[in-house]
Amino acid sequence: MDYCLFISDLHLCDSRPHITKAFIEFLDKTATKAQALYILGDLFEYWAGDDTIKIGTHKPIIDALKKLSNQGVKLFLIHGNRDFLIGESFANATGVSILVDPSLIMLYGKPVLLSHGDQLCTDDMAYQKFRAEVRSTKWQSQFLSLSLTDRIAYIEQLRAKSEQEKSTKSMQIMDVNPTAVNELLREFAYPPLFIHGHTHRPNKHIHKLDEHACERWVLGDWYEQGSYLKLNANGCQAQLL
Ligand code: LP5
Ligand code: MN
Repeated sequence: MDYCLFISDLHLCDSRPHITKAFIEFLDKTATKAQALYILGDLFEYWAGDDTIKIGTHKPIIDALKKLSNQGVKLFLIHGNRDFLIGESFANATGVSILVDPSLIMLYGKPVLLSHGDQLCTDDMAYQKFRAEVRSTKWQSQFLSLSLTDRIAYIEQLRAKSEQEKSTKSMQIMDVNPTAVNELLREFAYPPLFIHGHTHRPNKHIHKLDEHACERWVLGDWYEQGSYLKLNANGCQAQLL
């Protein structure tokens, strides 16, 4: 029981029902035994706004999260670039607490830094410009004033544009920038553990910085196979489903 779980980049959607099934099984069988589950962004392929809840497409996911929180497992969520419009109604329906990105928390007596990770991809200037725009309150209230149908249509065009632009970007540009990582680690006083997702390049990196050592764990996506990170007092372990 004495462990926490971390996941990200599940990209749940109707067109990958087996992934949704695997996620619900993960919640029912694996996560029930944890103290807390941290969802570090991109739970959904996209989230067009909390009025999505009313249509019922994601009801099995919402119900499974609520069941888990009712069982006493603490649920936390950091927004990803695909689901930053998740709001209070989603939080109330599921029992998740939304954390700001990045968040420094204490687990097993150690500081742990959590993030989605997209902010660290500073070489991807086109994305960062886009990000700054769509994360503004003004832009979000304008977007949310559109009908849900119009928002979904817009997101689908945007997804196509994003895929087209990504095909022209190098792998290096779309990875985290090492200087941005170091700056963040310094800003948060060298946390011994930093966990993030977004790049879909699961790995453990050791950062030796200013005479400190920090483990940076990158979470995997759930496109082919589900995966999660398990943390207890002895440290982190990557697990495949
Ligand atoms: O998501 P991923 O990992 O595939 O790619 C990201 C970056 N792309 C995005 C865009 C999202 O995938 C689109 C879905 C978001 C839904 C959010 C909900 C509501 C918002 C609606 C906004 C209108 O995040 C990609 C990065 C990649 O990560 C790696 O880090 O490279 O960034 C891009 O591709 C962005 C482009 O470089 C710039 C986009 C300019 C868009 C201009 C507007 C076009 C509008 C077309 C529709 C009319
Ligand atoms: Mn992402």
